[in-house]
Amino acid sequence: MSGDHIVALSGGVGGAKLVLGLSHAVAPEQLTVVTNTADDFDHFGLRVCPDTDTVLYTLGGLSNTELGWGRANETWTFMKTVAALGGAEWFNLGDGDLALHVLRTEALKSGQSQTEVTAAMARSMGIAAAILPMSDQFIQTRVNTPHGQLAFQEYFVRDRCEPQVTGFEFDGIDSAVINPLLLATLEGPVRAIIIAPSNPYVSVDPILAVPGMRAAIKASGVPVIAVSPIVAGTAIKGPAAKMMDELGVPSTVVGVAEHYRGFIDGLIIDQQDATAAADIESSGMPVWVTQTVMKSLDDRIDLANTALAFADQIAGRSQSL
Ligand code: FO1
Repeated sequence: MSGDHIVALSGGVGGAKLVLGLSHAVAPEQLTVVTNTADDFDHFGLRVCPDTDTVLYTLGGLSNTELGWGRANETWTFMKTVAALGGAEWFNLGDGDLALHVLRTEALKSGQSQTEVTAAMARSMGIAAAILPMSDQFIQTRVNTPHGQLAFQEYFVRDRCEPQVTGFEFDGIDSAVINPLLLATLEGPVRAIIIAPSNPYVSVDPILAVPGMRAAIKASGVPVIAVSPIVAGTAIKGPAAKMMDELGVPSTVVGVAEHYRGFIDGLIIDQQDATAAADIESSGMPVWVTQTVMKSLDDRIDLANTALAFADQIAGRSQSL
């Protein structure tokens, strides 16, 4: 059903960049962001939700753009004291960020859902867009390696993505329930579903693995457009290309197209990969070539508008491109 609402699936830094562009391209009330929650974990007894928090901070204008995660103008007294007291130092919680984890953990313990906590945090940050965790149940990505399984943050932060990956598991996924608010949104007038340039394996796949998620998205009949997180054989940020190499998948836009084949209606690739467009199109997947590397806010907004125009074209809602 066509409409004017936009649903974006996001994880990681690249996802949040495009989400910011989308929040400027449409009225915030027209935007629903579905966040990957499988990076979530408990640290110092606190529930930390990196991909949800990166979207909150980004849309709230509070994000630490140097680090790509956490809050801007952060101080680190807590972590300095943790170190002095002999505590774990491998995962850094800034003093401001810590406040969010403390309040979230307290709210969850009092029985609030992740969706309710996230909505309250969004309101406190002046965010009008809907930010929906993919599910309110606790799901955790486990990274399989030749030497055993790692919790996601152990792989990503403690081991700096160095271990060779052989596969992924999403603990808790089988009993996870798709966010009911997302189901309601998908049953309403939606214009486009945008898969942001997030890691296909550890940011997007967990979202799509929530029981019923793929079916609900397909049943919406709404164009699904993905932005490739791979540009010229590398990921702009993060281990996506390394993972593809280790999984024996071409770490190229063709590899990304294969990953999403059968689910997306169009793939946006960067101009640096323009020569691959014909191959992808000949395999039956529409492609749009543009600049996908987002350095400025205008880059973010331009890419967001391009994704929406591509979705409109695929839905037959506009002739000229
Ligand atoms: N990433 C790091 O590389 N080092 C950290 O110490 C770190 C702390 C951290 C704290 C809160 C948070 O929301 C994210 C944090 N991240 C850190 C990033 C996080 O591991 C990633 O953003 C996601 O899990 C992958 O997208």
